[in-house]
Amino acid sequence: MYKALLLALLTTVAVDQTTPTKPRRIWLDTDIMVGMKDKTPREVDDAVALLMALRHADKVELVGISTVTYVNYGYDVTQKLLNWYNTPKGGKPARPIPVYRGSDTLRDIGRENDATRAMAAALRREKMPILAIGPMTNVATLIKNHPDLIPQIEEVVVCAGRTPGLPFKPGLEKLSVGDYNFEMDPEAFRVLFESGVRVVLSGYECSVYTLFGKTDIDFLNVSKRPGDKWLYEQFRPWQKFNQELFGVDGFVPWDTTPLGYLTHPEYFKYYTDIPVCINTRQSDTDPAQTKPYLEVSYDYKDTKWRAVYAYKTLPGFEEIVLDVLK
Ligand SMILES: [Ca+2]
Repeated sequence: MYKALLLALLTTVAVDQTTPTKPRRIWLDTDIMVGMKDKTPREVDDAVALLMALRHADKVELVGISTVTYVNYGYDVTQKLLNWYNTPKGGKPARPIPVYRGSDTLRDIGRENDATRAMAAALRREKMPILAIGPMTNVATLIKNHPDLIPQIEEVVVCAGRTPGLPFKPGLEKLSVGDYNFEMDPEAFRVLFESGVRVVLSGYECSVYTLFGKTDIDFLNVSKRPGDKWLYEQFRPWQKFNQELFGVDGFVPWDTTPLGYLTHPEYFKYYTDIPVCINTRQSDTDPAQTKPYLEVSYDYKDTKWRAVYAYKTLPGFEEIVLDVLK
C-alpha cells in the first residue's frame, strides 16, 4: 500500500516536471515614475512590479508595456530598466518588450494614443489580461473606442479600491492618503465597470503590510550588477521620505500585489463577485472637500458592478517580493 502511494507520488512529480505550464501573456499599463526629478522623491513601486514580472518570466510574459501620466519620462525609464533587467535567461536571448506612450493628462478618455492603439492591436491577436497599475485612462479609452475587443480582455487587474470606511493610513497611521489611481481619474473606473469586463481590485488593504526596509535594499548599494546602484539611489530617498510622512523607514511596494494576483494567486485571500460602488462623501485627506470613494461590499444591492477584491496576502508573499531585487 505504502509503496503504491509512493510510486503514485513519484509519478505525479515526474508528470509535473515534463509539463511545465506556459507563462501567462499579459499587458502592463503603468504610471512608472521612479527617479523622476521633482520637489520630493517619487513613488518607486511600479519599478519593483516591473522587475518582479521580469524575474517571474516563467509565470508571466509581458506582451507590451504602456505608460500613463508622465508618459515621456515613463517611456524612458522603462527602456532604461528593460536594458538592465530584461536580460538573457537560461541561455535564451531576452525577448524585446515594446513600450508605448499613453495618456499624459488623464483628461482625455476616448482620445487614441500610441498605447491604446498598441493594446487594441495586441487584443485583436489574442485574449489576455491587462495589469493596470496606474490611473485607468488608457484602459477606459481602449474600452470606449473598441467595444468589440471587450471579450478579448480576460480581466483587468488594478491597484485601487477599499472596503467601506477603511482609512488609508500607512505606517504609524499618522496621515491619510488617497486612493491615488482611482482619484486621478474616477470616470475611467466608471467606464471600466460599465463595460462588464472582469475586474480584480488589489490595492491598499492587501498591500499595506508588505514593506521594503533599509536592510532589504542595502545589497543594491554594493551590487556589481548594472542598474542596482541606480535603483538604490532612487529607493533610499523614497524610504526616508516615507519615514517623514508615515513614521516608518521603508516603502510599501503597492503595485506588486496586483501583479502577485497573476504570478502567485495562491498567496491571496479574496472576496469574489463582490458588488462595487462609487460613493461620494467628506474627503479623508481634505475635510473641507467631498470626494468619491471606490468601495466594495456585499451589502450594496443597487449596483450591477462586480469585482474580485483581494484583501489579504498570506505569509510567504512578502518574501517573494523582497527576493525580486536579489
Ligand atoms: Ca503605479
